[in-house]
Amino acid sequence: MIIKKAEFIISAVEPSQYPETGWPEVALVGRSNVGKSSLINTLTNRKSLAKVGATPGKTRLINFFNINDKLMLVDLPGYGYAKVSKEEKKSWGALAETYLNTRDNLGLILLLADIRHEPTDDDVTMVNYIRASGRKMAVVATKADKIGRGEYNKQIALIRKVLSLTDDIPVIPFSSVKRTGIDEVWSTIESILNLE
Ligand SMILES: Nc1nc2c(ncn2[C@@H]2O[C@H](COP(=O)(O)OP(=O)(O)OP(=O)(O)O)[C@@H](O)[C@H]2O)c(=O)[nH]1
Ligand SMILES: [Mg+2]
Repeated sequence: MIIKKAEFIISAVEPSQYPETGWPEVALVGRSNVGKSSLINTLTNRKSLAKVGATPGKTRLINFFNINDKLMLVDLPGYGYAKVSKEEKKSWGALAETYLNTRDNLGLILLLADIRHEPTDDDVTMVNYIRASGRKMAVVATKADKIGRGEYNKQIALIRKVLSLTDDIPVIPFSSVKRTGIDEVWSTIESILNLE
């Protein structure tokens, strides 16, 4: 995908604030700090389109990004950050669940998982939820610069096993630091959304 335009549209709390373009949307889900906002910057070749945080919990709202007036990347707040209060956890649930449950033009969910670690119970819950929803899904294994290439297969097999992924679901190694996996993620998005 050649990025001609990448712009922040809105931080939404409730459905009345979601953009009404009707373009297909790609939502990013995953644990806090896994690299969702970084992936948006890397995919669009912009340094700080999405806010990246040293402290987990940087993204608190649902952020919509217009890509080429053609599709929307949707950055959801991360889950599983132990230090947020119960109230905040509930509010994550409400925000993200409402979006994932109700959004008609949500065409693909990208679940991000750190390539170094076994997926958490929260990741398993999320994958089961996505599966039950019937939405299309692909997995991006982030921070691939932190391990050697020789370890990719073993880690990806672990992610596949713990998340019980079937062979039709891609798992793409990705690094925002080394900028690896960009073409693979875009071609997965384009083929699943049927973009030319
Ligand atoms: N080494 C390495 N670090 C990364 C990579 N991607 C993100 N990071 C770092 O991981 C931290 C979290 O990145 P974010 O992109 O803010 O993560 P997030 O998933 O959006 O986090 P929340 O908004 O809290 O849910 C930052 O310090 C990033 O610089 C990567 O590919 N490699
Ligand atoms: Mg973020």
